[in-house]
Amino acid sequence: MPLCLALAACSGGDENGAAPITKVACATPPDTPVRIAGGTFAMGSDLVDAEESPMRATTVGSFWIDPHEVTNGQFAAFVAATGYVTLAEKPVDAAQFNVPKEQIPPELLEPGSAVFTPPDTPSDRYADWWKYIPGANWKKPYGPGGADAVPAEPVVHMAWDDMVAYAKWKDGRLPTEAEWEYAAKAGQPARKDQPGPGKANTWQGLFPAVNEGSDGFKGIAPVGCFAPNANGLYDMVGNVWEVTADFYRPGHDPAQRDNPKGPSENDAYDPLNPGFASRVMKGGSYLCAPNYCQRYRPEARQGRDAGLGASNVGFRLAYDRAPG
Ligand SMILES: [Ca+2]
Ligand SMILES: [Ca+2]
Repeated sequence: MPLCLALAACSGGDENGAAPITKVACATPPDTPVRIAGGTFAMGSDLVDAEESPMRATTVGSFWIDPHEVTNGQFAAFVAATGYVTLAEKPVDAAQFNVPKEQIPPELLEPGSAVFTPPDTPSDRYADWWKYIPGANWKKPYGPGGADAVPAEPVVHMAWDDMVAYAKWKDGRLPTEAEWEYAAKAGQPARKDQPGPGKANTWQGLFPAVNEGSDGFKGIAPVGCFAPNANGLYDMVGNVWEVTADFYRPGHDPAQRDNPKGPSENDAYDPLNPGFASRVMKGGSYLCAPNYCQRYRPEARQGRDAGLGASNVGFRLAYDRAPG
């Protein structure tokens, strides 16, 4: 976990686990992975952020992918079966900060994670809404004083090793960025706009102080509350960001067009988290608003610190064969 905490990413959860603002009829989506037939698609976009370009024809093979984000209920089953303890629940290694220990704020050495904590007044400084909360972890997503994890909501506060451990137990893996984007686009062209009503859990109002929640949720929604895409996949865009297997650097390598796997670890570079090899995360979160983030699109991408979770970042699994 770097000192900067890599908190520039745009997602977060319901700040207090509050109930929906308006009544939304949520589906109970199936858990059975969906087969995505391989093909060639236009990956990336030249419409919005340079980090998503260039758009180019890209081929992916067939694979299977979870129909929804990994839920707290699913992760709890993994923990019950294995006794696994996540990184956010363990003492923090001071060596990773690369500064003398006495310069590290003591709370950063306590187990915890990054929690979206909205300010009362407008701000454009992410340090004003991201706080490192000791005691925040997947079981207590808002910190020790907040609500417990809800089984039907996506699990958050995962470090890379936590996601890999869960994937191994499920005989799955993290999807590549290309697989994730192909499954999310489902044949639709690239676009710039915020998804319309009922299509994705995003932010309405002026981020970060005005959260209108007119899509029904000010924070995280249970999986299945918004319409699935043409592949039958829920919440690919919005709700929580989803970490993929690829290392991050801005922009795509135009030469990588056949089942691309992103740059090597040595070539990884995240301007928001320099000095650490971030992974690509996709789809934006409930914190993405027209005035901030705007990454509620299949082509959108951002780097994610491998060693620190956040209250708006989760994942789903891909598989090389039909599970089970
Ligand atoms: Ca929302
Ligand atoms: Ca999502």
